Amino acid sequence: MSSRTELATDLHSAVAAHQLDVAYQPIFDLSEPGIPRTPVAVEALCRWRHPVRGVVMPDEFIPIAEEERLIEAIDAEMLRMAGGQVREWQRAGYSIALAVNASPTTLTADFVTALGRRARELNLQDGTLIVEITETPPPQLAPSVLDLLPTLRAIGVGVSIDDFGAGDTTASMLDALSIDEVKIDRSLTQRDDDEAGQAIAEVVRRSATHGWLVVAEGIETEEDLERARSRGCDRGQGYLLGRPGTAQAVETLLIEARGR
Ligand code: G
Ligand code: MN
Repeated sequence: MSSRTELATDLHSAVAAHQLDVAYQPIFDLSEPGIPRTPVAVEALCRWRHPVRGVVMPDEFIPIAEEERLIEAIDAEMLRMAGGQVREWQRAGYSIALAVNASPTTLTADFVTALGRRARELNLQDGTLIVEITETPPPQLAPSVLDLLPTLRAIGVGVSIDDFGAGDTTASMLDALSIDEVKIDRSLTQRDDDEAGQAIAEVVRRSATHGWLVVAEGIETEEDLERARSRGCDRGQGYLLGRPGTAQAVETLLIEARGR
């Protein structure tokens, strides 16, 4: 059996066997001076603890999950686990939002209905659940997906366009979208040339007129951080600020922030 076929077989039992885990990567407000340390949101990232292979990363198994039609079960499980954790933090008095990734292959009217039901059950604070939709590879921002965005927002779920700059979507194409946030791909964040700067400035300018937040992904160095700030990004995420990690690691940040 090929390793892909094996993985597909194993993936079918992984959800039931509780082998899926959430890694939490903190997102920070860039108006916090210096290197920001107070998380304002976390992105839930899926990890598969395979009994033999060890940790399998999403790039490897999400495409298989999509083909095997397991993606919806995985998305639901991620939302259940991460949502339960974030609700606990909110109940403990921390102000924190949750971003989950949605596979555009599952973005159907049924998905939106199911998400609305799950979101209600989770009972997170208003406006604190965000769905990130990637624009790569195309044609993921297909009309059928875009048509669902207003419905998502109407049920109180925020919409974020993920990986902007990695695909073909241009800043002017964003204008027509019903969204709340744009996440700048790390390939743009990490470039210090004028072209990248202008591309981000264009997104920032349009976002200001729409009231969207702009999040710089992939901040790995202090130079990346300063560039993101000077280009007008509102929020930042990346290895310099915090790697994907355990809930405990995020909780430590929250506790330290409370003490400041
Ligand atoms: O497509 P999306 O932006 O959701 O991808 C998130 C992925 O990016 C995660 O797998 C995460 O581990 C990775 N990631 C997060 N921050 C950084 C970073 O600063 N540098 C790099 N190279 N990868 C990052
Ligand atoms: Mn994402």
